[in-house]
Amino acid sequence: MTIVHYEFLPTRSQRVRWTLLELDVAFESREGRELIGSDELKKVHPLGKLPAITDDGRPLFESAAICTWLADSHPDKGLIAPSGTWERALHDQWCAYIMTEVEAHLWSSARNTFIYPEDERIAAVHAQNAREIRRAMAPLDAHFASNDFFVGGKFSVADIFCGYAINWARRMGHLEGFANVEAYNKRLLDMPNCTLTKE
Ligand SMILES: N[C@@H](CCC(=O)N[C@@H](CS)C(=O)NCC(=O)O)C(=O)O
Repeated sequence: MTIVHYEFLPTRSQRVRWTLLELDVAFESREGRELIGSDELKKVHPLGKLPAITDDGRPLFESAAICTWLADSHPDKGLIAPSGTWERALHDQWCAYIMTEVEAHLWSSARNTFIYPEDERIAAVHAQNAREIRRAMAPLDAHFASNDFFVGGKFSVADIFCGYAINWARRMGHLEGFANVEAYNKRLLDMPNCTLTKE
């Protein structure tokens, strides 16, 4: 057993667990909310955040880096296009787009809903974030009008990574009016190894 996954499932850990299941890789799970901020987790993630892994004892954090590394290190599973290909450039494009144009705003709204102390929360961010998220959804809706998945016409780790944020956006009510993104989200939720929150 070389991979240890530090996880707590409602979190972005869903991405790493789904990637591991999809790759059919054995791993050890260290699970629990109490890991967040713990001395144990800070040895793997400098901020004590989830998800994080060790692979042969080497610490790795950030869900994008972890999922990409896991897919890259199991090339026989075909879950990611090789580095240097156009499909890989598209993988990088969509993951960066989702992180900066969608997830950053979801995270800002979450922080100002239940993470920051009540007297530090700023109500005005919610409408701003919703506007930015909907702006980012329009190109995705156009993409999914003629594509079933993000890259190369087939399911890949980009769908696991980006699908997590799209599912989060759905749960916050941001997919209304984007029928193609909603259909894509449903496609992911119906997949056998899917770890995303369904309700
Ligand atoms: N960009 C990071 C985000 C990590 C992150 O913020 N994780 C949350 C759970 S989803 C966490 O551990 N929060 C605790 C904190 O902010 O201290 C990733 O994608 O892995």
